[in-house]
Amino acid sequence: MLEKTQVSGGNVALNFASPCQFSDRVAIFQQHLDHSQPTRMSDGLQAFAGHFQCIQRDQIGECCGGIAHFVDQYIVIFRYVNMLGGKIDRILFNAQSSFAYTHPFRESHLMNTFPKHIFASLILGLLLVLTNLCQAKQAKPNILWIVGENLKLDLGCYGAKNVKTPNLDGLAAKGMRYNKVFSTSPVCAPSRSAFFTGMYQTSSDTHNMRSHREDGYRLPEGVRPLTHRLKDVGYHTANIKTMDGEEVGSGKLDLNFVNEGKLYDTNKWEDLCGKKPFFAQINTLEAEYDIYDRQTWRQPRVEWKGEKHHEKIATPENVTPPPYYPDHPLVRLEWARYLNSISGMDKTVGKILQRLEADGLADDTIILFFGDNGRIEPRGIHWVYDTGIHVPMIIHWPKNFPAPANYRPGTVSEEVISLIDVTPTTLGFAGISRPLGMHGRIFLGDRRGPSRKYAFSARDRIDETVNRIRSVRGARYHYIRNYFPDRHFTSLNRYKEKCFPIKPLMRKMMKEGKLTGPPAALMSPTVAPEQLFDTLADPHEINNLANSNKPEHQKALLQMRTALDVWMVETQDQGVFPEPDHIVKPFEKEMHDWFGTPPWAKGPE
Ligand SMILES: [Ca+2]
Repeated sequence: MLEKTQVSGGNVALNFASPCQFSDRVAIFQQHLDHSQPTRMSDGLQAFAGHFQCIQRDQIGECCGGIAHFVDQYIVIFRYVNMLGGKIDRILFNAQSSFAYTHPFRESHLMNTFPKHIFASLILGLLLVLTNLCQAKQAKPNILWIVGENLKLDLGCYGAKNVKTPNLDGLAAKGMRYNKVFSTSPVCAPSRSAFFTGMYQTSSDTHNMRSHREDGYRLPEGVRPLTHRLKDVGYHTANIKTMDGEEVGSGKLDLNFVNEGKLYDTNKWEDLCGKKPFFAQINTLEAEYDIYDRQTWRQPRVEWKGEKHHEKIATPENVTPPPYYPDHPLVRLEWARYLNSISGMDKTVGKILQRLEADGLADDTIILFFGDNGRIEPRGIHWVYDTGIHVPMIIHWPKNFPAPANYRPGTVSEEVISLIDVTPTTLGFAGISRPLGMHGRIFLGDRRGPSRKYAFSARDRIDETVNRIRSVRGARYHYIRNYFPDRHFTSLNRYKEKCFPIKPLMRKMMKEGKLTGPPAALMSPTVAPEQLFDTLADPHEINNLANSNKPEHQKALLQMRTALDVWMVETQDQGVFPEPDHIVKPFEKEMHDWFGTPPWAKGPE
């Protein structure tokens, strides 16, 4: 592939017999960059660590001050760091028939630092040519959000059993895995409304499920969808549903605002080809019940999305449902179905990652995987226990861009993170300063905000079910305030009653006197106004410590109670204003028409 190399008088020329493929280039470059600690100077390639960046020809003037000799459509810029303490950071390649290196300032330093033969051998190792538009050079990284639907830390890399998640496990192994990430809401629309704008849903008045769809509501002044901010700096945006016609994402928006104009440029992966840079979001289909035909009431049992294709890794026999459910075959069956949904989701993630590689985009694309809210189980989604708000997050940084100082591949972060932090962090990836006044902090980037002690979450009306609950989650303790202690797990919610067979089962067993212990406690029609859980000692959050006499519990309670009060004032929690009846009432009929009404409950008037 490389025909000859010439080094003379500080000018270097390479002649290529034929263009190499993108994958060759990556392989060659990676091979050398992995040796970041030089041991033998005779191998000049080992003296370097860093990254390279590809940019389009029309950007070169800005980056390199108008260096001439462009023959090919693209040029490639290598940036690297001299591990010997030099300042070398740039070599220019003209990528096709000849190579021109003309950078006097660098040249003198380069040649003084390295013997020429070492420099030549370095060049030999770094040859490359770009072959198509999908592989064009770019100045900013692509950003891919893979947003998992309704899951807790139920991936193999988090230690979950009876799931098969090799793709996400692999991503975590070479990226960073976050252990303490919490959604701002235990249900889709308010959570997504928050992390898509960078404002708590309780501040922007988007905290009630599926609100503001028909009332002309606009986001508060200065608050904008994430994708609009990214477009400002040249990002093409996508909410991907298909890759070459194959369904990989739901394409759902589920935002509690609808009047902000177009939010994405496309929903097809192919449309991103040649668009540099891009922000793509893929909302996974799993884990969710298959409810979107709005005819769910007709179904005897509601299937999980994609269930027919899910490998049966988990079985009723091998799963261990949490102790607040009765050990019953139906509970075990439903638990296995959930876990198999997660394994099914991972397969789709695998397709996405493979496609990134195949299109030559992997090394230019930051990947964030996270859950939009917690686990889809009866006491999970809708509730601010950890099961409803504790979500997985994995971030993988691409080779072609300098990683932030606090990005440590292969490690696990224990810092408390809220999904509201994902918004300014993502903007930071795109080179956008955190907008002043935006909620959330940058947790990964060179302008990290101060650590957060607590992640705040809120639950308000969901479907026809009115409630108001607030949650403060620290590294260990979890404080919950229930504004309606007379409403809890047993409250009527038609979606839950129809889709989650565990709930009617428990109702029946309770009536028959067959429940004791935590399952019986869960079926109590009331809940304590305040709950405090030690998530270390009590990961299932069944022992309320709010009335504990232990000084450490009292201290945690006082601190977190106060933190919540301050947060509610500072963020102007709109939950103090109940929705009027004319807004709430229609949801009863809508939910009845969608899911039906259980015999014990009253139908809509
Ligand atoms: Ca969700």
